[in-house]
Amino acid sequence: MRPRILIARAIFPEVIDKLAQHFDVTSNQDDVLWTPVQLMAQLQGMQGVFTTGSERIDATVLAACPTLKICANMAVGYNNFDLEAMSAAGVLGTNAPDVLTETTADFGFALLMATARRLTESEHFLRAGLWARWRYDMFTGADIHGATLGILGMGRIGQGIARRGAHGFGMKVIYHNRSRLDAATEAQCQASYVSKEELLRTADHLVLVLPYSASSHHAIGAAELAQMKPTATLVNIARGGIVDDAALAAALRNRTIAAAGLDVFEGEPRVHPDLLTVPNVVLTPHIASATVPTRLAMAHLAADNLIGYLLHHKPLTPLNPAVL
Ligand code: 8YV
Repeated sequence: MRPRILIARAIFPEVIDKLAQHFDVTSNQDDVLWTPVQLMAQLQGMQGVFTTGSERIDATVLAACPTLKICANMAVGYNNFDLEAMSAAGVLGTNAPDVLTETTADFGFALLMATARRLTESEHFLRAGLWARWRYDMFTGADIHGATLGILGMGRIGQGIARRGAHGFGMKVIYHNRSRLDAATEAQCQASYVSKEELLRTADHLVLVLPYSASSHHAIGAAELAQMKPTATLVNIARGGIVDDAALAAALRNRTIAAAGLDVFEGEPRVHPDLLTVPNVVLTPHIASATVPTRLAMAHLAADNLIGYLLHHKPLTPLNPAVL
């Protein structure tokens, strides 16, 4: 009998076709937003599930779905997985690293530039018919080139942003991370390791690229924002919850910092209402990895993890390899 898998969200038809060559596939091409209870009902009798960052897999789901062997996330982040509970239940988790690194770093830079140079704010002004004449101080922002770029979280995507800043824009790059990079990687990124305090105090532009966990919850709150330069910009392409969105909205309104660019939000797709009313923030709907080739590569990697594990016991990017 062929293994049964569930594709929990709408996905590229060609990826469904590929999976259907190996599995009995149930897919959610209508992209119905299932509640956790509905997801558990859909998972009955399934050996594998293709998830995105939106589906929570925890002890309750695992207890209700005893046939499940693998959850393949189409995301590099996997804070939707309770990995400890998955390991305890003998369920493998896989993510989708590497294939999105450069695309996501490109977007981090795009959001940084849009934020520092007030792109969306000035476009709204123009569209509203308010552009009557040139003024010397109209939408003046902050320079990118030659500025100090701070990066919090220096994994693959952080390094991609560092390389762009250092090599493309002549920026001075400083970073803080749980562990310091080796000397060769630091040299390649032209990045210097500093304490979190120094990062906050000296960065002209601060980009967040760290994973979400209990220890990174509200890593940037009112106290951290108060340490930043009043001219600084903050960019979050990592996860909602790393920034205290209410504190950030207040800091933007009070000009504690100059501007922010956010691709991720606490409790998204809900956005804190105060962020919607401050002008000095650029808001995008979690699209940092959204190019066709990259999303396709992420989907294929998730599919290949399902095929690799359920057919050959060889997943490509396991998160809890101990269950193997
Ligand atoms: C995903 C992301 O598109 O990979 C991640 O961790 O945040 C995005 O690239 C999103 O999580 C949906 O799976």
